[in-house]
Amino acid sequence: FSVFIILVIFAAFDRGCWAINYTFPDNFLFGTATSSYQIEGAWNESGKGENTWDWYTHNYPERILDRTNGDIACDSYHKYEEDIKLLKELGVDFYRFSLSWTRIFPSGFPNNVNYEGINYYNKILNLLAANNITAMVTLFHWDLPQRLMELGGLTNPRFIAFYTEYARTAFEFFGDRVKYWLTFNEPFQTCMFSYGDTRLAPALGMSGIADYLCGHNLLKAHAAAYHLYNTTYRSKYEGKIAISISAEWFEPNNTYDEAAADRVRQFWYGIHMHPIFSSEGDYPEVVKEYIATQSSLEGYKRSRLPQFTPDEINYIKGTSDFMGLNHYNTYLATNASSTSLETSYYNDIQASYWLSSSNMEDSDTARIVPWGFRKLLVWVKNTFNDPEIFVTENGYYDFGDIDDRGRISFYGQYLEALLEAIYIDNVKVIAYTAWTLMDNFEWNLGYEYKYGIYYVNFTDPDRPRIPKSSAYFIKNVIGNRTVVSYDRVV
Ligand code: PSG
Repeated sequence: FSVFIILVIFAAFDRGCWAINYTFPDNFLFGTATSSYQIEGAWNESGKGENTWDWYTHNYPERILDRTNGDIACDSYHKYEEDIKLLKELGVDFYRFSLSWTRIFPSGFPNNVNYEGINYYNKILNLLAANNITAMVTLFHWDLPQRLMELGGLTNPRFIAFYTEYARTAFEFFGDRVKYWLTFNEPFQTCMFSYGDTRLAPALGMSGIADYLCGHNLLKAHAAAYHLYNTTYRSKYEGKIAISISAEWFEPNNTYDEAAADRVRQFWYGIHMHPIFSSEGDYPEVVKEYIATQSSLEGYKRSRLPQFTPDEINYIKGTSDFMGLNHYNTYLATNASSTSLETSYYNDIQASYWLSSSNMEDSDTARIVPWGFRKLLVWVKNTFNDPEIFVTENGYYDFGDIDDRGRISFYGQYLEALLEAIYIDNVKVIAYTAWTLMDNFEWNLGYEYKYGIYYVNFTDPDRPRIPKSSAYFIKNVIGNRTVVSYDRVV
């Protein structure tokens, strides 16, 4: 009988049925993240050049939900000292932020370095170091130099060379103080939403064509920056370099939809993960196959998906020291065959997907799905040889409560799911980043959608920052190294 009891206890434990208070591993890291265009402001100060977001928001204000822009944003260009105080207050191990390319090269081209831009990032890096906060720097978080956009942006193969020179400059000036580099933020959003879709600047809307060209050059540029760091800077600075890939979870809507759900995963992130993290490299087979089928050309050779040469496949394979993962939502997916001849990424997938309660897009039950996060982590582990995973973004929007109980509920549940992935599923998650430190310019959604754990008053010219309840919650999680108790309001 006692053996039976023990078995039941073990079974319950193994299934995570008990509210076991796991603690985070000793070397587990906590941080928060921002990006340059979303927080800096000072859009034309101190020699900074124009980027796609300056151009887009100034020329097409109606494309932004509240017709705003990042001209001033959180004014972090002038308030970085205060930002770093907030980080210190939270007790984070690291801070993820991005460099504005046109602050460093105003035209984007690697001729004149703008030393005022270099100086700004030097001040931030020095102050982070003085406060014992590790720097994690994203090289590219969407604010592409406008001059490069006029040449086709990421669809132009010359982008790879321009990007590599920009990366070299960043490694040269900042490499001594940067422990983690991220080459690109979210290839999917970068390419599908800016070049395929019309959701993000410059909203080209050439789905099924420009998005694939963009992804192709992005992967090559990423690999070039990795190899450059690896051969020239790694031994000197002992940093790490990786990429941040946005990965939502796609759950089959019906048992027979498993193949469709997996197809969506492969088109969203397999398309960028597989060339880097699989042992064989190259795009996933199913992506190659489906794009060729929908191309109405003859077979894969003439697919709209560009092909890598065998040398390029090897050049890209293995070029990330860990997997940076951004995660927000869980969607349901179903098979949806389309015979339309329109070239479109969405046609190529032959599936459709929606937030888990399709008729309540903004409902929290649709948006808070911690088991989807856990399933994603397990899928990544099993699909890509058990990589080290650095969660580089995870977060929740609301419309501005200082007592943000919904956000606390979100973080509490997602961090518990993460602990289960570590202890029950043995996924190697090494770090967690809360998006975002403070409310900021949320791209096409303007300032109304707020992801911050600090509130920013955008009507006050001083842009004061005020901690929300979730800031205290995150501080307690970090301080206690466990998910401290919270009200599960959703
Ligand atoms: C990525 C994925 C989703 C929403 C937004 C992003 N999703 O599937 O629901 S973009 C990402 C980005 C950062 C944004 C943040 C919040 O890297 O700059 O501010 O997430 O949208």
